[in-house]
Amino acid sequence: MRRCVIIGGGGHCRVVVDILLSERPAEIAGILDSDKSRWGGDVYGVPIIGGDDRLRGLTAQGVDSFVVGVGGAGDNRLRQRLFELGLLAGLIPLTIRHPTAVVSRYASLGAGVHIFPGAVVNAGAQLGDDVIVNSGAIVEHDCRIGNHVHIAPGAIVLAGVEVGGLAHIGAGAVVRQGLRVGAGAVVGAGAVVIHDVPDTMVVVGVPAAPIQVSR
Ligand code: JB2
Repeated sequence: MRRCVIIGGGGHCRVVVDILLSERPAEIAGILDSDKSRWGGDVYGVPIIGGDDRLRGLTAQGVDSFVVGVGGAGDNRLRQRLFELGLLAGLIPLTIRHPTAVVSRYASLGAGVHIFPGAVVNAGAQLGDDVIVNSGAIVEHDCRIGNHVHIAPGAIVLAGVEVGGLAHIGAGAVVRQGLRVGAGAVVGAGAVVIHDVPDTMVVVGVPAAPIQVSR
């Protein structure tokens, strides 16, 4: 059986631990968190064992894989950094999937993908590495979802949409079929996207329109 470490021990991690403990694709050796005040604590009995400097030593303790435990909430660059840290430590990214999620046998999932409760990934969808399809989100058929994208709870990405790497699709948002959401773009919660969204642009509202934010 694989033995994994979780990198990041906040809110997203709680669901990750729940899935790992119930599905058991791997044993959990522990959680790493940058917040020292959390060391020695636990998430549902899984110990928080220290910071990211512990990563390299873990292979000697039989750890062969990792899960990024951070959800990112709108900025996926931290998740990308932690994913790359796990790879650099020689660990394999685990893909985790809640049993209530529906994933077509004709969809393809990259490494380190998280499919949360009630999510749907339909036929022909292609998900890159480190993608989160959060609770109840729908990725329709033939979508192409880039690395480190987060599709937040209840969002609907309709057929044939392309989402560039690091983009965030907010909770309950809808992206109309065939559109492109650019790399690093953010679609605000509840937005309805009816035009392509350029790289790094932030759009909100119905219909979705750009807003200026400093990121
Ligand atoms: O560099 C780091 C690092 N930076 C922050 N390395 C490690 N190992 N850990 C890091 N962290 C830790 O990630 C923080 O100390 C904190 O414990 C955790 C992030 O937790 P937080 O709850 O702030 O964010 P989250 O991304 O896990 O969850 C948010 O986003 C999800 C999508 C929450 O808003 C959730 O409710 C939401 N579902």
